[in-house]
Amino acid sequence: MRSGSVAAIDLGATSGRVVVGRVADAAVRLQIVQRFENNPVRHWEGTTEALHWNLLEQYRSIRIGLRAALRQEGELHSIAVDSWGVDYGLLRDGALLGNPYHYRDERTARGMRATHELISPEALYAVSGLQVIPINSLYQLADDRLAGRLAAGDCALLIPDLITYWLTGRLVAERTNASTTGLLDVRTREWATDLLERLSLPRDLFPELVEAGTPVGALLPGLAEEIGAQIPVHTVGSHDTASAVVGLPAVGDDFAYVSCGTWALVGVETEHPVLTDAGRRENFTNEGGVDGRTRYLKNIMGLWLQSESIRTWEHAGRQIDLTALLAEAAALPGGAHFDANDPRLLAPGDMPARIAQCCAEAGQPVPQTPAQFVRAINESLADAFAAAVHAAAALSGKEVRVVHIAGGGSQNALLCQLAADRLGLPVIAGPVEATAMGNVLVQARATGLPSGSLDSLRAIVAASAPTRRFEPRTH
Ligand code: LRH
Repeated sequence: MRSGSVAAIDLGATSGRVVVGRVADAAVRLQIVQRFENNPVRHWEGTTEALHWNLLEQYRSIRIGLRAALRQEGELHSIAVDSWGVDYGLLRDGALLGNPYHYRDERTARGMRATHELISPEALYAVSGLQVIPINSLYQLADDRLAGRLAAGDCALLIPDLITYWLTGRLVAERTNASTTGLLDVRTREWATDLLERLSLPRDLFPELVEAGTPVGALLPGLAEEIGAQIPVHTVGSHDTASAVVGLPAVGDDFAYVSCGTWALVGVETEHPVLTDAGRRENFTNEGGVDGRTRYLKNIMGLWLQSESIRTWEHAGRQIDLTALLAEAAALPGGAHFDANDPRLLAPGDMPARIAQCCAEAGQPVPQTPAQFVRAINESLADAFAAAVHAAAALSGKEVRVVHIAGGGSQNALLCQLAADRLGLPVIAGPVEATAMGNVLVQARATGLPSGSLDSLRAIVAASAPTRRFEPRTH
């Protein structure tokens, strides 16, 4: 195997990073060279305040990170971008028309109502195979259409495609992330033109679809000069979850995964979409994976429940030390259980108050202290993970013998142990940076550094990343 370095730009809902991946001797070493916060901003929009991403600030940090990465490595074989799904920027004549909306903005409810007046959720599922969840791009686009914003634009770019465009000047839509829009035909993996027409969304708003691992182009000349070299840009699984699923240290086929960050994406990898009525009713989704695989999964609220609770406490003047809080929560004999996927928990705001209400409604003891809340969150996430893994296995017919928990949540031993207990299966925790790992491996493969199937890429992960195993405890 040849050796060399690539740079992964990995944007998450709470932070972004530029990560160098050094590939050599069938192993990868990751190093975060630049980490930056991602702080959404609310601002007034005529009649209401709306929640937006501060994407220019992200882009500024990316450029600083790329320059630092090149200076450190001397040579970079490639750059590629991944981010959270569903959100997009509208452009006209190549210029961004405004800060992209955040999927937690309340407009999604309006867009969902308007969309379902035109086409039923069942009919949507029959085309896209996607679960009904308000954040999906098609609902956001419906709101843009009704507000007249869509008519002003001539192109919609998902966040990683927008960054790639700013790096190279080329407009593409990478397929794994395009699958989170709700506008891709799950069978042909092309834009669903009939659906677009029924939703009054112009077909030419959406660029040419490309696979993960496609060379997009070189850095724009001014940018190459600023960063210090001309570097090729590739696509990867630009939906962060698609990259995370590549970046699992999985051996064989009998695994399920929880990609656990702000969201927890829980499911299995399949060769083909699973398009059953039972799956639709359970709100399972068929998202596009790298190398044509399907990610058959469910979105669970994830660490958002914890981070938004901490934000609420800190806002009220409390000092929170997460490590100490988790230790305190782990020492409690147990905790309340609530539905971690209650839609009322989606929006920003006072999370502990909403969790208290959910617990009370479920007839559970209402948490009083931060440690009790954190325990209840972790208990309830573990319940939701176990239910989703068992449902994914039953609905897809896949045998699951081990569950990989990757991403930030893999560092939370309480959560991993509770999940193993609830699942009755071993949990392998790690890597923390599974998304960056998957991003690095797919672009490195595109440049000919490693070669081979997803299995061989995952063998590289297994050889490279530290993991921790949790056995289910029997009581
Ligand atoms: C996770 C994720 C998830 C959802 C949400 C918007 O970061 O990409 O898969 O799509 O963010």
